[in-house]
Amino acid sequence: MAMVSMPFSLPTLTHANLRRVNRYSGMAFASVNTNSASLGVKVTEGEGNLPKVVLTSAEGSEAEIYLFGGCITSWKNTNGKDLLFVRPDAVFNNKKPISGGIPHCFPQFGPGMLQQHGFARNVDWSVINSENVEGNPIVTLELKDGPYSRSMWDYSFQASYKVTLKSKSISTELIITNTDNKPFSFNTALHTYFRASITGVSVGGLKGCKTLNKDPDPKNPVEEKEERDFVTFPGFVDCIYLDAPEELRLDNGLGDIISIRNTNWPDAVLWNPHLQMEACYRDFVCVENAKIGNTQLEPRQSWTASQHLSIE
Ligand code: TA6
Repeated sequence: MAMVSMPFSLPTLTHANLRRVNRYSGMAFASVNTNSASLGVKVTEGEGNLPKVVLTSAEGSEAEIYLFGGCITSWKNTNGKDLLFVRPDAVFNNKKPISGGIPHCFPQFGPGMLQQHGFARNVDWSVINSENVEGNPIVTLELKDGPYSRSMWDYSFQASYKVTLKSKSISTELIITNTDNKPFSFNTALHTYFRASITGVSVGGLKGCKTLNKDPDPKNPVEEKEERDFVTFPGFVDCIYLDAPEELRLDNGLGDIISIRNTNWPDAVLWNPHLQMEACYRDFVCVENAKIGNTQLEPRQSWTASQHLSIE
């Protein structure tokens, strides 16, 4: 699609925010908002004055994606019911990662050499493309290395994240490319927070998987095997499932069955903090597509993984 280079002219964005908008943009937002080819894709101002992309499908489903962290914070079905969850303690201050929705964990999952879950959830992504295919809005975000990422992870990379909204589904495709002249390795996850009722929620499809259970000691996960057809959340849960299947089924306990399909996300993680987050643990579970083992990329090599969430 045509990329128009012009001063940003979003009426909904404040002057104070325009500098930030310039910083965010790989593509003129005015072009996203006015181009009929990207019907259903709009950049506007979200919480904390942060820019967010709003996707609206022809049939009325809706999604919101903050450029800070490339984080999908909302996915509403055609009746306006949000299937994702943002924690009440989430902040939108362009400093701390947004705690909720679908944060990226990259280039590290969990604790390690870098900050917890890596830096991708803690930096500005930019819009590089937007389109509409048969009433379904699509936006592609990009993250590249910069001084901040280089200061802790000294590699040149490109991450592209394509989000497609349909009436009953939202899909993401993440492509990590090594643009450096030396190899690097990473691990990654989509740390998806689903809205749920903790007493009714269950996850099917994990029976038989090898697990690394971080309860009770996160530093020494216990190797076990999942024996249950449907995993429930009666207390604290923090567990990695290795070689998980391509489809999990989440009954959110609120009347929705959500299929979580993936290509090339080999592992899964379930998390609920229970009493560690007294104020909100009853209202969500995290079901995460993950790549726990290190992925090594040679120069110019890419790694691609897709996630497809759909309402049954
Ligand atoms: O994915 C589960 C997990 O790694 C847990 O161990 C817990 O720490 C959680 O993520 C939340 O992480 P965050 O840094 O977003 O609070």
